[in-house]
Amino acid sequence: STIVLATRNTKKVPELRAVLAEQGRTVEIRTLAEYPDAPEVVETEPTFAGNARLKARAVAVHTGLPAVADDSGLCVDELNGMPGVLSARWSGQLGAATGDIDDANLRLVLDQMADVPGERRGARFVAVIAVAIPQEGSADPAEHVVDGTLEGQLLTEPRGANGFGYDPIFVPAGENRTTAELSATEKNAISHRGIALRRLSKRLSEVL
Ligand code: ITT
Repeated sequence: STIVLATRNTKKVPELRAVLAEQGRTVEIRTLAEYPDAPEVVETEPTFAGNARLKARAVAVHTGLPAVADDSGLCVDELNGMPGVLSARWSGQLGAATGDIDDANLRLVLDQMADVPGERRGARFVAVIAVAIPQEGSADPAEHVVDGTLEGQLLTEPRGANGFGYDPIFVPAGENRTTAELSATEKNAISHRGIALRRLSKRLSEVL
């Protein structure tokens, strides 16, 4: 069978691929690079699940194939769960202007957390993954939604060059290294995305 990864974030693709491959499934994994006309989805929903479903559904309808979408982000306790669903666009125009959106986003979080002591620097990464599966004779794809969480703490200075987004300022609970200092394999083994994907894989083997 074939599935399409419904993401325009090129850093998510290898993480999604690696975990799906690790399950030993014989699926052909396509990306949106093969579907340049796929509709651009505006993330209008207030929840990760809502946005993941929007993205998966749009690509399933466009391609006629099962589509997997990830909506994810960093939720900071001291910021009442923000940036949350806004994680990719937290720095707004500032990030667009500097060209390095990931760096602008994490700098803004560090600024907002500047005077916050260690014991109040708790945060978590959340990933919600939706799969939409086209159904014969119906305009509505079938949907499955799974999630994963990684608890941790925010540093005051970025460390490490792996991963993407907020990885350089996030230290998982029980670790000394940031997720940007972990190898891809180490990150996938514990990450919100890895957890969600392994849950999804189980589900997919029942429905695909
Ligand atoms: P798609 O919607 O096309 O998949 P996107 O990057 O816009 O790409 P999201 O709306 O889900 O995706 O935003 C996710 C953001 O959350 C991402 O850009 C990072 O800033 C942050 N994030 C999510 N997972 C992360 C991870 O594993 N490590 C670091 N930051 C992460």
